[in-house]
Amino acid sequence: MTSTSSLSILNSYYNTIVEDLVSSYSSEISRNIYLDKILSHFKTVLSYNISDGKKIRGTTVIDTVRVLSPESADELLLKQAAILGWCIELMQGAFLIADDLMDHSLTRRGKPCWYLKVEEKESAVNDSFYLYSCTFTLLNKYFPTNIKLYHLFNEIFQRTVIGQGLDLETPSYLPSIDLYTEEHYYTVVTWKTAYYTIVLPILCGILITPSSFLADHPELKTITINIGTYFQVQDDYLDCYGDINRTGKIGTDIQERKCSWLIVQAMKLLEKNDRKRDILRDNYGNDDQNKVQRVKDIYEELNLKEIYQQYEEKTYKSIIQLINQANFNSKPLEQLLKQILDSIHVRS
Ligand code: DMA
Ligand code: MG
Ligand code: MG
Ligand code: MG
Repeated sequence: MTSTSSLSILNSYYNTIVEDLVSSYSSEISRNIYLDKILSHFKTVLSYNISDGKKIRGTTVIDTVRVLSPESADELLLKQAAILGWCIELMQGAFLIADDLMDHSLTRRGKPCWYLKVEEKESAVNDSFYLYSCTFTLLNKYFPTNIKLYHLFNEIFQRTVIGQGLDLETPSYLPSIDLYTEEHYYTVVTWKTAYYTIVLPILCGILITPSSFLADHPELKTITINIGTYFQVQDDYLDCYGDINRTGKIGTDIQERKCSWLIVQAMKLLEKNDRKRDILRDNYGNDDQNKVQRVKDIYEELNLKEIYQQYEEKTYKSIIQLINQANFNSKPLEQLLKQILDSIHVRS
């Protein structure tokens, strides 16, 4: 196996995909200065929203083909993996533009959120649609006959939209944080995060290798959803405790009354403490910095940092166990899942 990192392989196709995307309709567009102007706007949308970041979804597709078929991971296969990686990064870009607008976030990847950069924040909705449509432009160009990939992208996109809908509606469906449960939490994060973050990149990679039959293994879905869920629990933890210089984003979960892993744990631990439950109820879901601090103080008193570390260790071990027990009959697939789990396990 070569030592080039999956991220550099992915990045090496950035100019290619941008060229593919901006050259669509070019002969019609170049004849009209306004069409030309809007196209150059979309070029900025691309570079601002997809060119930086860790791109773990995109690199996971490349990691998948490299681990599953090291012998046949020739340039063509790696290129296909990189294109699919960009398809997922484009989809992710579309989700993040909309997510930041809906979550009233201020920063993303260390920069102002896109909806704060454009003149009218509402136009970010259309920019999000643009990125979404780019996913299908690339699928069309590079995989014109692969209907399975189209269906997969469409299904996962829709599942994510449903998850985001549930995330946004939770404060109205469950009007008191007393109603926030682990069960509800895991439903939301499976739909909003696990499918597009972990299930999709691994399936994409598997489907373009000679071992595509592995995609149908019944345990694969369970395990990848578990890894994806773990990923979002970390995201929730980092929303409150992450170093902004590393996460690149300022948390808003407490202000937005999100059904976050932290509030669910807090309510569970406070089952018999009416006074502290009252404090959380009175302060959770408010922009006032003093109220946000009251919530964080309770988290501190409950030692949530430590509870989280215990969760991390326990979850890591239980996913390793699931992988070992899965009967994949494929050492490379086991290795891949462990490698992806490891890469998430250490992130901050
Ligand atoms: C992430 O939820 C889900 C999607 C589909 C973007 P989130 O709002 O917790 O993400 P972030 O913390 O990155 O804003
Ligand atoms: Mg968000
Ligand atoms: Mg969100
Ligand atoms: Mg978050």
